[in-house]
Amino acid sequence: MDYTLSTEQEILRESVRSFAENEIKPVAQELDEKEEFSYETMQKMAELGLFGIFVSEQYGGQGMDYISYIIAVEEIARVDGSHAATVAAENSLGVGPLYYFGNEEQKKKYLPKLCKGETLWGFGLTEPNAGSDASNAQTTAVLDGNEWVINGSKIFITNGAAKITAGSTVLCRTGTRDDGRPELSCIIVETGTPGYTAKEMHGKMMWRASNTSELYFEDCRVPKDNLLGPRGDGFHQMMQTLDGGRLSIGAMGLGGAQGCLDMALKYSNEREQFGRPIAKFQVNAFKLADMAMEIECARLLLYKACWLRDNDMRFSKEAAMAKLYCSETMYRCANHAVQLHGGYGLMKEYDVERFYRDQKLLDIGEGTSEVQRIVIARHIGVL
Ligand code: COS
Repeated sequence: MDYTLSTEQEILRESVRSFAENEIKPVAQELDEKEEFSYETMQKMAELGLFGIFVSEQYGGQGMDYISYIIAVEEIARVDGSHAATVAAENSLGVGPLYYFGNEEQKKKYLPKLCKGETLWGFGLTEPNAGSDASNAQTTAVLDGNEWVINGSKIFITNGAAKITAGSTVLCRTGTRDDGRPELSCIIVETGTPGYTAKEMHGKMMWRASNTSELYFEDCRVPKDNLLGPRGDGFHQMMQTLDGGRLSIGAMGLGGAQGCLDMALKYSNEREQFGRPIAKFQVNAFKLADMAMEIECARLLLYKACWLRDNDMRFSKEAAMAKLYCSETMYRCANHAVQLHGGYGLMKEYDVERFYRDQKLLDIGEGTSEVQRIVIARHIGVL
């Protein structure tokens, strides 16, 4: 069994870590405070090649493996959740469905600009009444001649309404299957299509510098050819996309937990109470030891799931486990890290305060922790 990363993966980690430290860390707190998406750091992340990492060079991607992508997300998340969210959502959920299910024409049309970071793309799955129960989507698409007519709405869509968002992949009811269940299909809707509006959502507790939106469709007409893959395959496509997406949320949990440990180590070695650094009190040393151990477990679980994916093996169960465990690891690490910072950990001038808030999304986005447990329980045959 070989646990070593390749030289390319090590170099990638070093370059993303140094970029995150130098370009993102200095602005992260202010952007969070202002609830502002930064087109400047977006541009810099694009220049570093953080979009389309696993897409083949033929479509403008970097042609790297999934583990490389996960390492990149992990390193950004070690410094800031919002920027990691922009990268993760763009790669897994924006680029993913077009790359894996699009036809040649669709791939050539959209992927090169997405991989250059010139455009962003939304993943239109969640609706006001279809969250965990994702297959209960109410948005409809009716074929009228050579056009789909779409009506409905989507909510909580990352990267869905930025100035550079070029469109979204939208899950719609397109009919009824033979077994009586709704036929669900994915349809591409470009920004600027009449009847399609994307609106930014504000007032978030976490990931405040990422773009979150609501999408509205009112008699929105798109060409019949905007169907992504075969009609009726939409839910499978979305679920398959989420399997990969869950690995990137796992990377956010892992990177965020590592960031919490790094901050906690620094602070508790510097901060003195009762005449010695607080890290030297066993009660605190044990917290730090637990954090280090859990992060190691989380990394092994996540990288193993990525290895399965990179080797074309089934990984749905492992993706659910990695997403769940990494999220909960960050939950415990953020809690310990704030505790170790004492009163300062409650103040916005300390990054750990933001990490504590940002963590919560990981228990909810791309399938709640409860949904991950359902997926795992089904895989082991108990549900
Ligand atoms: N990959 C491909 N297909 C999958 C799949 C996967 N990982 N998981 C399920 N499917 C397929 C099933 O095979 C089934 O196919 P058929 O209808 O052809 O038989 C179909 O999808 C429905 O599966 P299932 O019956 O298991 O769906 P449920 O309605 O019971 O839902 C859960 C299952 C709860 C796991 C699913 O709805 C889910 O993941 N919900 C959370 C959604 C989510 O993560 N949203 C966050 C979006 S933020 S970007």
